[in-house]
Amino acid sequence: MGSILRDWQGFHQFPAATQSKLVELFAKLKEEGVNKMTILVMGKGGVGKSSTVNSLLGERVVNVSSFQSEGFRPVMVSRDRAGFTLNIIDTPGLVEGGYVNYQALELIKRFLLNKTINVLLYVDRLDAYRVDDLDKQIISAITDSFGKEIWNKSLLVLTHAQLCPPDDLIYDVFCGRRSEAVLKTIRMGAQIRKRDFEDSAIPVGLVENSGRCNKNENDEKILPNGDAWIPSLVKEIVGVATNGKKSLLVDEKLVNGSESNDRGKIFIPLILGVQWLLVKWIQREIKKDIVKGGKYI
Ligand SMILES: Nc1nc2c(ncn2[C@@H]2O[C@H](COP(=O)(O)OP(=O)(O)O)[C@@H](O)[C@H]2O)c(=O)[nH]1
Ligand SMILES: [Mg+2]
Repeated sequence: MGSILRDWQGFHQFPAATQSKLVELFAKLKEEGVNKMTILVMGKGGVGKSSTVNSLLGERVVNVSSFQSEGFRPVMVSRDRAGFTLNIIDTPGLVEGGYVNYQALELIKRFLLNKTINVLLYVDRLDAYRVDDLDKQIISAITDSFGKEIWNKSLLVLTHAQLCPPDDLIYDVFCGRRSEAVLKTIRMGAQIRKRDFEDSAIPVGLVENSGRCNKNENDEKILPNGDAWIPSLVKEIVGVATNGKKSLLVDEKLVNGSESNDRGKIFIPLILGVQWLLVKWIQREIKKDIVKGGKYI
């Protein structure tokens, strides 16, 4: 399941204005001694994960499907530009038949063994109006698999961002409300205290993958608020990569035993002890009964 490191051809497909902004951002990373960045992309199926990977690379590297379910395995795409390596890992959706797909999560974890994740893109849609319990369960499952710390290195990505908000809401207000709702679900699903969550706020990136996305005079794809979203998203990604929090190394310990399992193990001697006392007490009571019973025969 290796990946081929290739020259980043798609980079030259971006408009000149985008290219120069990206060059600046990668120079910032290099200044900080970072010459390799690995981005993990996760979320439900059909939200636009694979499309976002393609948009970020400017190449059609992973399959996008409108109606079918996606592939079952994660895919890592590596691109090299002027000595800087960008790895992006696309993954299958985390929901199957209305439930969290723990098997997919397990596969992703195994695929990531010995890799260091610098940024997690948690992808959902901007043009959805509800979050439900399933969303919370997905966040819980990610947290159980990788630990709470993964949220320190994450960015919420909302796709389908070229939309006309309902009920006279202005675009930025709508985006703010939708972001708030998903972020609250992340906080609750990951069981992060409100204050801790606010201290290390998860940034939000808006994405419009459609070929019909509007463009500015520099030929850059823009959102309804005029923002050229590809350089903005890369800026947010670089911000997370350099936020001073530890990147996530997926080692054997993480893959073979989730932290919650380890936590449970300390109660095993206690449970065995209580069981032993209970058995002793029952035996004593039975003996007493036998003695009593004998007296009345
Ligand atoms: N209009 C619009 N369609 C999108 C966007 N992102 C993805 N899609 C479409 O949504 C469908 C599922 O996308 P895909 O990238 O395969 O989602 P994944 O299952 O999360 O990898 C495809 O038909 C895409 O063309 C977006 O930002 N805007
Ligand atoms: Mg996909």
